[in-house]
Amino acid sequence: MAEIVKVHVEAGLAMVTIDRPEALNALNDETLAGLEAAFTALGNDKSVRAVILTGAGKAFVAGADIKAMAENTPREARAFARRGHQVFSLIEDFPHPVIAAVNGFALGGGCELAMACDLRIASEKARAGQPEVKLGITPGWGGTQRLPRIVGRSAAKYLLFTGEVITAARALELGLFDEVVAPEQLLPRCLEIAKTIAARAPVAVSYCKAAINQGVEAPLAQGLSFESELFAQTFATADQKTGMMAFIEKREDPPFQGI
Ligand code: DAK
Repeated sequence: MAEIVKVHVEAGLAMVTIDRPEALNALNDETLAGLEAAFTALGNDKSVRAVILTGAGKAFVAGADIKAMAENTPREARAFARRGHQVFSLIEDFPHPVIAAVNGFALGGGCELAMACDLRIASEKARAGQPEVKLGITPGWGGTQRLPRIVGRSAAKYLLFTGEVITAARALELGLFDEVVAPEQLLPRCLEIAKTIAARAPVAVSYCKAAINQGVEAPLAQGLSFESELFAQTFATADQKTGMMAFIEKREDPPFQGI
């Protein structure tokens, strides 16, 4: 049987594609397991410096698989929710940046998956929303938590209470999407961003990600203290010497080694 989650790594950049177009890439157990395996393997691949996550066909991900969870008991729903959190945390805590290339519908669990990524670059055809209340449920994979952290409480409440599906342009206005581009430009633009990131000092980029992810959840003083420690640690890397010497000697884009 064909793999649902496909991974391609080239020149330090990984492309992860959820390929279940017949169900608009809805997330069932098998798809979550595929994502878990993909990100675990990429985490062990020392060459990888950035990941692009996208969906095959007209959807990014149209949500958790409604057919698979329709008959769930509360106990099964809790287990499914935790399973999703586990996989999404693996992506959120992935040591290198993960860019969601939102090619189409990002609804419910799909919007939540995109929010677990570091950046969301979208096609003009993309649509986003948390339509769970139309199904009689609440979001289960971070929609009530990550969405207000990204767009603010008020906009998050509007989207969650109404279940409205919004255009890419509106998602951009709200700050849910970082950029919106023509459909044919989506992957080239994501690759361009990923390549720029991959050319930077990898340890420093990883530390920036960790500092933001942990710092925004902590009191400012604690966040600043964590930042100072990471800053100090960069002076133990070869890349700090490489980067600063290149500046002093007026050389651009020094060859960082990730150590
Ligand atoms: N799950 C399962 N199948 C789905 C699906 C989904 N989320 N979305 C689409 N499909 C399937 C359709 O059933 C259809 O299958 P067949 O009928 O051909 O067998 C196929 O994909 C193509 O879909 P459509 O024919 O509907 O395509 P259209 O272009 O006409 O419409 C659409 C596209 C995205 C507007 C429409 O498919 C749609 O409204 N889909 C549902 C979107 C949605 O409501 N998403 C949110 C799902 S709820 C939790 C854990 C997680 C969550 C909540 C709680 N706990 C465990 C507590 C998360 C919840 C969600 O994500």
